[in-house]
Amino acid sequence: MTSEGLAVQADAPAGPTGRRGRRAADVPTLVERAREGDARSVARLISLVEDASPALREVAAALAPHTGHAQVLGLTGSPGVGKSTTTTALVRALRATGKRVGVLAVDPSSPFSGGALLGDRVRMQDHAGDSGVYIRSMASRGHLGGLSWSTPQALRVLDAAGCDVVLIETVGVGQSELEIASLADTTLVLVAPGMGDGIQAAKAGILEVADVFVVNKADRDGADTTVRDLRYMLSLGGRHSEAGQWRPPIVKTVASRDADNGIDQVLEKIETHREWLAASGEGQRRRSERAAREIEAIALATLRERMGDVHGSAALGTLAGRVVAGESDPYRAADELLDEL
Ligand SMILES: Nc1nc2c(ncn2[C@@H]2O[C@H](COP(=O)(O)OP(=O)(O)O)[C@@H](O)[C@H]2O)c(=O)[nH]1
Ligand SMILES: [Mg+2]
Repeated sequence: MTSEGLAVQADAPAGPTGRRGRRAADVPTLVERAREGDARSVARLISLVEDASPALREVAAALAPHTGHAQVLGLTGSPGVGKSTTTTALVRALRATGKRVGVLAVDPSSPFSGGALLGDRVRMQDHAGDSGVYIRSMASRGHLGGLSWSTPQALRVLDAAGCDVVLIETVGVGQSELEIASLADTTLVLVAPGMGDGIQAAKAGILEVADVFVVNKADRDGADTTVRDLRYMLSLGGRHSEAGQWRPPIVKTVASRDADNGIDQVLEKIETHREWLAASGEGQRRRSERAAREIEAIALATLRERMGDVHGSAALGTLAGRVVAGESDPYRAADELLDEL
């Protein structure tokens, strides 16, 4: 992504912390315009965070007072299960109720995803020209898992821009469903009949992250079997079986249909979950956890950056020399190094 000609000083390489470089002069203006619903400004701000622009810190600071409003919905599931189709249907249904909606489609890092993504873009054009919808594909930048560190920041941009709901679509491979669950208020796990997803879900620990199960492609044979499999697996325990805990409902959908597609039932379950989050205090807990992870990730990245500065430095050389000479040990030397950072 480019920063679309924005006057940002790119004089020094910035890491994910945006620690280096100078500030961009017009971040406050961009934030102001984004808050007025200007899609270009939203796009520029997301590009800034995605590019780890030197202005990242200023952007984060300017956004902060305007965040915390958006309801964040995560959608995950195997490739082809119907995540993009469901996202599109959810956007349509939410728009019909007058909600402002943001979509972050996180490009999977796997190499065989290119084709699907193009399809996503085309179908998403359903909503092109609707100023109440903001859709953005995010690169995952080869980061571990499907979500990059910039996704939470992009989420903040959409939140500050006044989105009532932000949908994050990501392919459920490995780490990414855990990451999406940590970002989202409500996580939807999509499965489809005949894909062996039920079993895969159990293996991948998807059961633990799902707040709502969506059995999509319910027009196909085997949908009821898939529902039964899921119900059976849920009955086996896990966090959901404890008293007072949320029991993930299972909803059948045919997302590719324009009407009578089950999407309204999905929205009902999301609403019920939202109420449970508020009543149980779990919502607040999740948001704190989300912020804690963000802080941790930034702190670790900052540390890594500083370690980069240290590598080959005289201080490290001295410490190394003392370890080689047997005057110190690597643990003590590492403590001394950290003390200096
Ligand atoms: N029969 C049927 N096909 C569907 C349904 N939902 C999506 N599809 C099709 O499944 C394919 C993959 O959908 P897509 O939304 O791109 O899946 P994603 O990879 O999970 O985002 C597309 O060809 C869709 O048209 C459904 O409910 N029933
Ligand atoms: Mg998709």
